[in-house]
Amino acid sequence: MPDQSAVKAALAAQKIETPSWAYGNSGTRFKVFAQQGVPRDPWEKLADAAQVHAFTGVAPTVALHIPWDKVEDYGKLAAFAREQGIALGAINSNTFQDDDYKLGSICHPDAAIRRKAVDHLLECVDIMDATGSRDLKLWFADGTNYPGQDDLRARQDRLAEGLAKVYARLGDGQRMLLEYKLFEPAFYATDVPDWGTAYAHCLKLGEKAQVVVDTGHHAPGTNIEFIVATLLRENKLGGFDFNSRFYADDDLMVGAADPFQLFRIMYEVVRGGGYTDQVAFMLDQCHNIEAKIPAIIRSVMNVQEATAKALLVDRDALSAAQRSGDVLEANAVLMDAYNTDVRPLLAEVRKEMGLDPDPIAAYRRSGWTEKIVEERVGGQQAGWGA
Ligand code: PSV
Ligand code: MN
Ligand code: MN
Repeated sequence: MPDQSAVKAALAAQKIETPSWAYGNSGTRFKVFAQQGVPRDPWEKLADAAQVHAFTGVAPTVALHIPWDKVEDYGKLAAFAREQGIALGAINSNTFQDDDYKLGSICHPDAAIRRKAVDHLLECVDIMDATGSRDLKLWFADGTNYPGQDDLRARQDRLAEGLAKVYARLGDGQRMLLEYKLFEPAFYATDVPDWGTAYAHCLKLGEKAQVVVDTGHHAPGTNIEFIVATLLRENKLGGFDFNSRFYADDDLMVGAADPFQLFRIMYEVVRGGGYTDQVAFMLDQCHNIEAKIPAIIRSVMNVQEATAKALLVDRDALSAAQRSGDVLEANAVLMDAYNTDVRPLLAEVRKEMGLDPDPIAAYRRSGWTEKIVEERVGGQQAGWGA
């Protein structure tokens, strides 16, 4: 059996990054339901993120999205984050919201639009210099809707060229995390549709380029843990964008739709030696109908629960069963860990960290919701669902 104190230490040391856009109003293309008390600017998003960290103890950084979180002075924003007891995390670029990007961004047929997109990505690296962020997270909406619309191969060449320019600008200790997504907004061919394409580009770029796995970006039935195992084996897993999906890129709370899948993913992370700072655990979610801060706390807890179960797998027993070809026993060992109620263990971990064992209840008692509802009027939209 895994050593309980080692499991507890590993859980206390976990870091889960929350996304700035989860704190703002969001919705679908049908409707954005505004909530009271949501942040009106990036500073207020950080103040909310600090609450999530205060009650969970494992959410010390916040991902920014540029230009949604545009400010005059990013150094000042980073200093403000530090005052709140947190830090700025990954910088997410945005090459999908301008009219110019109708036919793509760094894959666009027009060199002037490609240059604009690359300039934006370079600006994001400047921001990383100012914030001290390690990771530039790239998701490209680029693709085509109709066969023949553009040359699939030429688009890959343009992508490689643009990425290389940004890669060359990365400083020591900075990384580029390339996301893939099978479809949407492009419906015929997406330029980075799968882990293989992302991997091929990252491999060519070099060590600082890593693949990020967004759990909502796969076809139904995809074995995501296999992708995780493969990328880890190749030293190319840079991190996760965690969320849940039932149908497409639903951006629901991680661990809500399929906690078993999340456990299987976390097990491969642990098994593959990926439970280190090199694999970033980030949330990429929107809370359209539920209260945002408690939902983000819940999401962090869901990741912790899956992690705890993954850490509890009796790996010696599992290997023994696998070696002897005992299919049922091997499956049973894995399921024993999954079926363990890890909530008491996590409550203990929290107590040892000086936290309330029930973060959501503690948050609700804190009065923060009442305070922001009173103080903030006219909250900002996250950027989605306009
Ligand atoms: C769009 O699919 C997306 O959800 C990507 O996953 C990005 O990470 C995120 O938006 C923020 O740009
Ligand atoms: Mn994502
Ligand atoms: Mn997505």
